[in-house]
Order: sequence, then structure tokens, then C-alpha cells
Amino acid sequence: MVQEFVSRGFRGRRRKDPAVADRLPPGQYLTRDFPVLSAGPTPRPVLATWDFMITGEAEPSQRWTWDEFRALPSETVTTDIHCVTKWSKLDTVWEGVSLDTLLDGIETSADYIVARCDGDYTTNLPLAEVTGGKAWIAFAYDGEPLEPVHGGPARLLVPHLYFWKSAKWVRGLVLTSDDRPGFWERLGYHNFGDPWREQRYWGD
Ligand SMILES: Nc1nc2c(c(=O)[nH]1)N[C@H]1C(S)=C(S)[C@@H](COP(=O)(O)O)O[C@H]1N2
Ligand SMILES: [Mo]
Repeated sequence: MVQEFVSRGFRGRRRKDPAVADRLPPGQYLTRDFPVLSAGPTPRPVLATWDFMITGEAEPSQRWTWDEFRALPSETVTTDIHCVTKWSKLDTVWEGVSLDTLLDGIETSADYIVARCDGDYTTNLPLAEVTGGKAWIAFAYDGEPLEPVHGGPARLLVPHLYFWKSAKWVRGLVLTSDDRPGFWERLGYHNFGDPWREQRYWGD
């Protein structure tokens, strides 16, 4: 009873905090733990054979081994994340390689990407939503190597869109001229997924 009263009081205070409220998209609630949402089993890729590829309408196509990927310049990113199942988490801290860095030097006429992963998951994004400092391939969370359940060794991080766009266990990007809906998008989730416009499902 006491515990419940204390935690309810705590949440109540947080909700009234205007600085926090401003950062919470419509229909979302705050969580302090880090839920795991995976559509299948957790893949365990071996780093010695791991690679990351940019293919499709990319000239030239590119491939990095794990060591080559980790030798690229990386950034620390502190950002809020928003899951379509309605939890949001503020000030998460990641380390990753910007997609701008990975795409540098690649010529393309593509307007979209499809993220490919270990396992069968895919997700689609406009190229303009993952360039200009808006997306990373993250390999660390909270100063530690990214845990397998959260997408380790590396995941896409696109924090301004619902978190299903942040593909875990990502292995590559396919650049496409047509928009190709991915795993959740084909199952009825919104094609774009802006949490501030509450774009949860097709038709939202
Ligand atoms: N490869 C892959 N990436 C994925 C998923 C998945 O099932 N497989 N789930 C997505 C969904 S719906 C969400 S909300 C986030 C959850 O990330 P987390 O488990 O680290 O919280 O990962 C996204 N990326
Ligand atoms: Mo999600």
C-alpha cells in the first residue's frame, strides 16, 4: 500500500512537470526502465563474420566489417525515444555512427531506405529522415556495448520516429527509389510513424 502510494505520487509529480510534459508526445507515458520489444528470437551474430552493407541504388555499394565499422568516427547521442505501445523514455544515451558518415561518398538517386536485419525484420524510411544528423547505427547504450536484447551488436537509431523504425540487429541499408513498407508497416502500422502527430496505424 505504502509503496503504491509513493510511486503514484511520484508519477503524479512527474506528469505535472511542464518540462517533462513538453517532451511527451500525445498518448505516451514515461517509463524509467527499458522495455524489450522483439517480434522474434534474439539473434546472436558472430562479430568475426558480421558486416554492414549499403546496397541497392548506391554507387558504389559499401561494406564494412565490424572492425572497419568501429573505426569510423562515432558520436554520443542523448535523446528521447517513443514506442508505439505508448512508453517514452527521456534522455537515453547512445553511441553510434551517423548515417551521414556511412552514406558519405555514395551517389544515389534513391528517396527511401529499407533497413535489413539479422532475423526477418525490416523497416522503411525516407532517406531524408535518416540524413542530416537524424539517425545513427548505435553500438553502445549508457556507456556499455549494446545488449543483444536491445539490438546488439548494432541497431538503427531514429529517435524522432516511433521506435519500431529503430531496427535492432541491423546489418544493412538498401537504397530504393520506391517506398517498400517493412515488417510492421505491412501489418498495419503507420508508414511514417511520427509520434508528435500520433501516426500509429495506417490512416492516422
Ligand atoms: N530487428 C528488429 N528490430 C526491432 C524490433 C524487432 O522486433 N526486430 N522491434 C521494434 C520495436 S516495435 C520497438 S518498440 C523497438 C524496441 O526496442 P527495445 O527492445 O530495445 O526497447 O525495436 C524495434 N526494432
Ligand atoms: Mo514498438
